[in-house]
Amino acid sequence: MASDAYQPKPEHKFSFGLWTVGNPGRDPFGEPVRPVRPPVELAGLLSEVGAWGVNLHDNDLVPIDATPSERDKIVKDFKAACAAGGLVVPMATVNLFTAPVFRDGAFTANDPAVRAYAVQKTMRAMDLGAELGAKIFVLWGGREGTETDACRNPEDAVKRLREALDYLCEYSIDQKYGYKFAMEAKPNEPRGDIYMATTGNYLGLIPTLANPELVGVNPEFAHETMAGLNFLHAVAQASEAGKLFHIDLNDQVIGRYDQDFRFASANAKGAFFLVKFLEESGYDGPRHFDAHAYRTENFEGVKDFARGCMRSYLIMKEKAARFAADKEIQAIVKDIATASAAAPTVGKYSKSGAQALLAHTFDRPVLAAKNLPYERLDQLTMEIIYGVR
Ligand code: GLT
Ligand code: MN
Ligand code: MN
Repeated sequence: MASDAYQPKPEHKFSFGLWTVGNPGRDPFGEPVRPVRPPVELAGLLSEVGAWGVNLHDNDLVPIDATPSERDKIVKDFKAACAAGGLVVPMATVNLFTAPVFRDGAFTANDPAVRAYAVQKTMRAMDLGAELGAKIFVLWGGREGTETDACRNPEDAVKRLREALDYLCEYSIDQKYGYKFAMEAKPNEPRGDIYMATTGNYLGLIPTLANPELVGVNPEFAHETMAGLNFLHAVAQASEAGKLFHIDLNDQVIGRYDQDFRFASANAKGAFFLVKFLEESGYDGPRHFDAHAYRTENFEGVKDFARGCMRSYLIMKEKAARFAADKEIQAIVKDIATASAAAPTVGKYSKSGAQALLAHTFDRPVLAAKNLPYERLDQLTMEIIYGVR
């Protein structure tokens, strides 16, 4: 590998949200530890560390109570900062969780006026994203859930969510924005329970929408892991369905709060298989880091954090290439997928094929005796990850 193999380049499509490198380190028990930096300064930081893209919520850039002229000035300055730093804005999203008006949810709130406000706020965030060139619109329903199910019938919540998504798709079509919507699931936090708890929930909802082709998912490593799930499997199912429109990379230990750690800092094995999958599956969307620096860090530490995310991704990418080129590993991978005995293939159903399958006698002991050296395979994989192979 060339010595600059771990150097981020635009072709890697590494992006960060303004809210990630701008995170001031507030937590439920503590005040901010870093000053809030203006978006133009954060764009400067991202350009300095070698990122390709910057993403934002409407209110990461434009305060919720800004006047139209204040908004226009902020957007103009931010566009100039992005241009100066060579940054693109691939994705935009909307904050439907910070303001007290969303304490009972946004699209699923019981108050129809709150639901209408949430849709209006999203339309304006779509206008903003389109103005900045974004083609992906993420929706994370952080408040779309409950502490007590006495407050509403969960079926109504699903219907309200569908109504809002159908409306927003039509708005995108009407305005010719060309957005792809990427739905982001999370099991809980900040609500006790969130309705769309996993990526799988969204994959079930999407085919019921009026414009399903416009809507996919934005799985987050931390969120599926919080639910104790295998993130790679969720990503793979989304990808296979043609629904992997965006991805939130970070790290997380099972059973903890939403940690949003630096990518590959807690679970190197999970990160390895994920990067291997993204690089080999043909995914060509942004590699977005939705993470933030430890609360111990100052502004320089935030740069260390951002550089670390990208560097670890590229290290894992190199290791995936090593796995693909490893003769012993590839021989095992080939052998474990080879039939242990002659058998009819299943494939697509036909009457004659079904008859042949029903007529075949399988030798169960022969099938059960096939060598599956997964211990050896995993050890070899781990030695690549550990850096000794
Ligand atoms: C928030 C959340 C993230 C979402 C962002 C998009 S905001 O920080 O924790 O997982 O991706 O709304
Ligand atoms: Mn998160
Ligand atoms: Mn996220």
